[in-house]
Amino acid sequence: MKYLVVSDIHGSLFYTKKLVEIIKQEKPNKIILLGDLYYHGPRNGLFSGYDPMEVSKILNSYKDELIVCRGNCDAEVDEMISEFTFSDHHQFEIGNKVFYFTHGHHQNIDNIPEGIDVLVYGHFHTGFIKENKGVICVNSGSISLPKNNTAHSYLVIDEELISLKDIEGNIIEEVKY
Ligand SMILES: [Mn+2]
Repeated sequence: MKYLVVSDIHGSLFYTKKLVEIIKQEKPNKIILLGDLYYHGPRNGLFSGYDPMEVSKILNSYKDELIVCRGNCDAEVDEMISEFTFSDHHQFEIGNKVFYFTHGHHQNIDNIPEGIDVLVYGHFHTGFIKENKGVICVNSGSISLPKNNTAHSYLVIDEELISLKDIEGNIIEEVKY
């Protein structure tokens, strides 16, 4: 199985169209969205290309492939326009390791859940792969609104590799797990 992991779209139609291109290139079996899908959020303000309704139409077209975590900007009304469900976290095995996917505002490198091997989250808009207390902690970064001079980024996870890539598909960091 190949998973594509994307976070913090925040209503950007431009980067959602970029995501469609990435899906065509990477050909994942499943697409994991780590939350903050539509709403720009008070700290981000309005930006050009902000179009939550069009973003939702594109995401709904992938509903059968989607695994979705609820972000701190995802409200009940956002779930109403979505043809898929949101969960606070998703935990399952990939390549015999226990992966835990969540938005990141509660569980993150400073608050790692018990009994897992890999923690994957977004929220901070800065992509990285680090290790803490024997757990691999992976941040996908944001596809739309990266912070601290990091790239517009996403993750690819298969049975043995976790790759952090920029939106042109270049590998930023990679770890064998
Ligand atoms: Mn967030």
